[in-house]
Amino acid sequence: MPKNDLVLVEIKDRVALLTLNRPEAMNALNSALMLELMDTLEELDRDDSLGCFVLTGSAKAFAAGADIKEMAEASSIDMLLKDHIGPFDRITRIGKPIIAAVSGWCLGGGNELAMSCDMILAAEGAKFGQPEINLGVMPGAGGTQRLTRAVGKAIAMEMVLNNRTLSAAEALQYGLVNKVVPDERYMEDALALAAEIAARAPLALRMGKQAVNRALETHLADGIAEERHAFYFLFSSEDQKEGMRAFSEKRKPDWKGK
Ligand code: DAK
Repeated sequence: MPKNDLVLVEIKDRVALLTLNRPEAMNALNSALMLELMDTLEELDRDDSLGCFVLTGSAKAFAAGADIKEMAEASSIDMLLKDHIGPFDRITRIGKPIIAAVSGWCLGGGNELAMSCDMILAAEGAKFGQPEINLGVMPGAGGTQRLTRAVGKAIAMEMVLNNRTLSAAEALQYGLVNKVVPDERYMEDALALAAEIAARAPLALRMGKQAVNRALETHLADGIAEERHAFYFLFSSEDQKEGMRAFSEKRKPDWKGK
């Protein structure tokens, strides 16, 4: 797949910063951008020297949704066959933690993309919404499911049925985002949070992320059984021995990701 610089990548130590790069279209998620984003994430996910990713857009827009112009004339069959936003699901199979650093508009597919990340750090001017109703459609990439799990039915209904937009402060209050920081600090703070996470035990990060995500998809007893297996599994890692020895020896652990 040709690389079109629709996603810029910068690496600092164990953190990769991925920046959506269609500023002329408010980072609308067209199929080329989505493919490049997913290809890039998968490639970075295989790199053991990295521990955490930050996904961001511009100060004006994290992403203003799927590309309306690209899909405006599509039929149902076109949507099914071209599967413009289909690559979306690939983000859920990324093993390393992803922090969405959101400033400006975070709408439609953009909000669905942010919600597919593991944490959302928002600039105080960020605005979150699912405006598909204005276009005669509805969310199609998790906006009715992940949003409802995050903010609850009452607020999700207002957002999906009546285009209610949440301010960053409201998004924090309703549990959509982890943290709100001043506009001028959102990148710096997201990178600092990512560096902190990236320094942690890699296998435990990967399995902890997977287990928390399973909580949204499975029954309690099944989720707890999976959690137990993952917990036991980590006792076959060098990092578990190192982490527990380091505690007793009152020193910092030296993680190997093994
Ligand atoms: N698509 C295409 N172009 C967009 C766009 C979008 N979503 N959002 C903005 N742009 C373009 C504008 O057309 C404009 O381009 P030019 O006219 O200059 O060529 C440029 O970006 C700047 O936008 P504005 O001039 O409108 O800027 P403003 O500051 O006045 O307004 C805005 C910013 C973000 C409030 C406004 O642009 C806006 O309302 N944008 C649309 C937001 C929206 O309705 N988003 C939801 C899209 S539907 C699927 C899964 C999911 C989806 C689809 C399929 N499958 C699984 C198959 C998701 C659907 C959606 O997200």
